[in-house]
Amino acid sequence: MSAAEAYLSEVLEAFDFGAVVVGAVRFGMGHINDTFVVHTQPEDACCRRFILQRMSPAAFKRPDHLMENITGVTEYLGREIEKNGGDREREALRVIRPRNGEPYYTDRDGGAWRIYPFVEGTICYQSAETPALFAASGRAFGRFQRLLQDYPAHTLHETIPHFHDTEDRLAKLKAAVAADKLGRAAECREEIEFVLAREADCSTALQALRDGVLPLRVTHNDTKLNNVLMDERTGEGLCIIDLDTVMPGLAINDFGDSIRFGANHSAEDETDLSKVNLDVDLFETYTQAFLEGAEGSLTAKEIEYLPWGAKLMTLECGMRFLTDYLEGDVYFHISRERQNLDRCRTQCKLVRDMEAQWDRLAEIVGKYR
Ligand code: ADP
Ligand code: GN1
Ligand code: MG
Repeated sequence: MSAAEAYLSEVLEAFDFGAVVVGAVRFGMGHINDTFVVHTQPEDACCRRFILQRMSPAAFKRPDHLMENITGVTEYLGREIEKNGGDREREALRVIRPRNGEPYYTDRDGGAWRIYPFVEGTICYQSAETPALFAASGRAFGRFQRLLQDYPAHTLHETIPHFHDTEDRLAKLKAAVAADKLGRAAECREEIEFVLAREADCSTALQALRDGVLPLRVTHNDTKLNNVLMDERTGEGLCIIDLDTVMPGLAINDFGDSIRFGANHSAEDETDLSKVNLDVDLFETYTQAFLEGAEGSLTAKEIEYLPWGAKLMTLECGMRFLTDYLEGDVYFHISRERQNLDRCRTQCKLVRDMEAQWDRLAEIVGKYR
């Protein structure tokens, strides 16, 4: 499949934007999909924008399943938001179908494309610039959890099988190390050892699920700060985006992935590890905000396991970056050599920090139980 740009004119024709299309350019900082912003010029209004995305063929084997999930979830969220007196058009994504009436458009080479209205008046942050901002994202993800608590989970497809199956992620890493297809394993010895030393941890949350200690819920599964659009005016988390991985999962993982990405002051691919540190105050800020947004929808056990969510999402993400590095960077977009290895190293550093401050993390969640 060629670069997404090669299909743009075909794809833009496939949708009715309701106005003249002025152009489309790459947009955002996602690692997975090819995202563009489309500018249109209505006759009697100013520029109206849309988000156009080619769903990653490496990540998503069944775009039909994926779009069925997203359509179901966005319509459900829309109804809940309206019931609560919210602004449906700004607080939830809306899928716009192509002219042929299908839920998404398939290009000449099988690539799957969708559009959403651009949610205007919002900012998408790449790092938690202030604690207030991080808290706002926590409330938004907690609220997302609550709004979907009665969604019929059995109707959702597993868009990426074994997505947060940490045991399976470990098995895949071991396979990549054994194959060592590009001869990269030697330079990653330390990281491989780091992960292998934590093999038992990889089963902690899954075992709690198997034992019925943690419930299966409808979860987002990719709760990075840049997957929530913040209202420019109020500074509150307005709209949760990137719904590709909404599936049945663990609430502690939604909490944990936010901590992994946001409770520090460095980029995910920072090469100077002295700058990569878990900020325990931010951990507390997020814990309080997430639980506030969830409004009592989590169990005491889920709250107790929140630090595990943080540690396991970070360890798992480190393993995924490492696996992708060993396999030749086929999954996560990269813009420079060794970027996936650098990403893996930041995750290992954060796991180390979490372990060093484990008692403190447990004490913090204890306060909110
Ligand atoms: P990826 O899976 O590649 O991260 P996302 O769905 O998160 O793809 O989209 C990438 C970026 O595009 C987001 O981080 C955000 O900046 C922007 N974006 C996505 N959807 C919208 C939208 N409806 N309105 C405004 N910006 C959006
Ligand atoms: C990807 O799509 P994006 O950039 O929000 C990935 C997440 C990882 C994250 C690491 C579908 O998220 O699981 O945690 O990169 N999404 C998918 O930055 O694999
Ligand atoms: Mg994203």
